[in-house]
Amino acid sequence: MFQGISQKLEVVFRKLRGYGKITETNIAEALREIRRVLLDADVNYKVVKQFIEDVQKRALGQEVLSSITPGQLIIKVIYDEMAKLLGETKSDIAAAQTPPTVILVAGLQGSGKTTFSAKLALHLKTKGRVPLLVAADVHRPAAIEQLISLGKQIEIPVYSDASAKAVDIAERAVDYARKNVRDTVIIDTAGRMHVDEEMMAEVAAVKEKTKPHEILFVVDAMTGQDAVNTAKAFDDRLSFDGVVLTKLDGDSRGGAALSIRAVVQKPIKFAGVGEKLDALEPFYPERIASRILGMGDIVTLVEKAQVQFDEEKAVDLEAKLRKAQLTFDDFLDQLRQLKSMGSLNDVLGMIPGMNRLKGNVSVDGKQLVRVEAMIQSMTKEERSRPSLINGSRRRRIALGSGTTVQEVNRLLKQFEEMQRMMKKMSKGNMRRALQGLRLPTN
Ligand SMILES: Nc1nc2c(ncn2[C@@H]2O[C@H](COP(=O)(O)OP(=O)(O)O)[C@@H](O)[C@H]2O)c(=O)[nH]1
Ligand SMILES: [Mg+2]
Repeated sequence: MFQGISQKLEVVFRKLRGYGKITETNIAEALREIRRVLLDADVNYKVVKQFIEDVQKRALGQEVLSSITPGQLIIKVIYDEMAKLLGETKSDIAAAQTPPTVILVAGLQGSGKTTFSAKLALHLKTKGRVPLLVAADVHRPAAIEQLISLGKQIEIPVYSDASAKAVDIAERAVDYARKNVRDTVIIDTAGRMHVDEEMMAEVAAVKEKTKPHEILFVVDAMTGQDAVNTAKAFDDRLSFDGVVLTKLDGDSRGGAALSIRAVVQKPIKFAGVGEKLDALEPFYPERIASRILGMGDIVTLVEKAQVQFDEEKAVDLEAKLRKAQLTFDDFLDQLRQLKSMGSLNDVLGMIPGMNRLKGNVSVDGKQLVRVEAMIQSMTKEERSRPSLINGSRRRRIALGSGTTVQEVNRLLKQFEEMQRMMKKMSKGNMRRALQGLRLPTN
C-alpha cells in the first residue's frame, strides 16, 4: 500500500532526521521535495499547495526550531497534517431511528461497489445487524448474479428482479425489508466507465424514491486524482455522506486517498483492502497517514524522541540545580512550556517545588502571565542572580510588570523555596521529577 510515495518520503525524512539543527533552509528544501513526491503521487495540486503551506506554518514555529531532535518533530508535524488531510477521526455510518436503515452505494463501474456492498453487509452482520442486499444494477445480468453469489457466501439474502427498473427494485426492496425484519438495506447500483447523465439520473431517482440514510461513494484508490473529478460529479448530483476507498491493498499511488477528502469535504469511511469479503476496514486517518509516511509507528517514535529530549534537558537542568545555579531564565523557560501544555494543575504537581505554588501563583494561565511579566521586568543580571533583588529593585519590577511589590515578594520567596528543595532532593528523585516535565507536542 502506497509503496512508491512511502519510499520517496522516507528518503526525505532520513535526511531531515540527519540534521543536528534544522534551519529554515532545511525545512524549505524538505518541503520542496515533499511537494514533488505528492505531485508525483498524483495528489491534486491545490491540495498539495495547501498541505505544504500548513506544514510550513507549523514547522517554522519556535517549538520545532529550538528543540533538540527537530527532524523528528517536523516529521510529526507532517504526520499530523496528513492525518488532518485524510479526515482526522473515523466516521460511522448512519442508523435510522425507525428501521430499515437505507444505504445507497454509488460509483463508477469497476470501482468495487458490488464487492463493497457485500463486505458492508458482512461487517454489519458481525455487529448484530440484519442486512438485506439489493441488486439494483440491472444493466448487466452478470452484476445481479455476482451479488447473489456473494450474498450466498455470507448468508445474506439478496433482493433482485432482472425485469424491473432500478428505482422500482430499490423501492420494493425497502418495503420487503420492513415486512421481513431486515434492519439494513444496502442498495448496489449500476456504474459506467465514465460519469454520464443516464447513470446519474438513475441513481438520483433511486435516492429520491428510497430516501437513503447514508449514501456512500465508492472509488478505486488506484485512480489518482481522476477520482476527485468523479467524486465531485457524484457529490453535485447526490450529495453523498461518505467515501469508500477500495483496492488500498494494491499499489495505489495515494493521489485519490490524499485528495478526495480535501476536495469534496466528505469523510472517508471505509477502506477496501482485498478481494475477500472480510477485507474491509473502517477508515482510520491516523493509521493511513502512518502507512503513507512509511512508518508503522511514527507516533511512538516521536514520543521516544521527546522523552530523550526531556532527559537531555533534565540532565542539564539538574546539573545547574546541583550547583544551585537555577536562574529566573530557567524558571521562565519552564513556565512557558507549562503554558502551552493544557492542564496546568496536573503538570504543576510534577515539578519539584511547584506543587507549593499550586492554587497560589501559577495555577491559571492569567497568573502565569503575571509571573512571566515579573520575570521579564528583571534585568539579565537579576534573573541569573536573584539575590541581587533588593527593596528598590522589587519596586521597579512591580512597576514595570504592572504587578505589586507583594506579588514580587511572593515570587521571590517561592523561587528561593524551590531552590532549597531541589538542593535537598536526592539525585534519583530529582531525575524522576524532572522527567515528568514533557515538551508540548503540538
Ligand atoms: N484487490 C482488491 N480488489 C478489489 C477490492 N474491491 C473490489 N475489488 C475487485 O475489483 C473488481 C471490481 O469490483 P466490483 O465490486 O465488481 O465493482 P463494481 O463494478 O463497482 O460493482 C473485482 O474484481 C473485485 O474483486 C479491494 O478492496 N481490493
Ligand atoms: Mg457492480
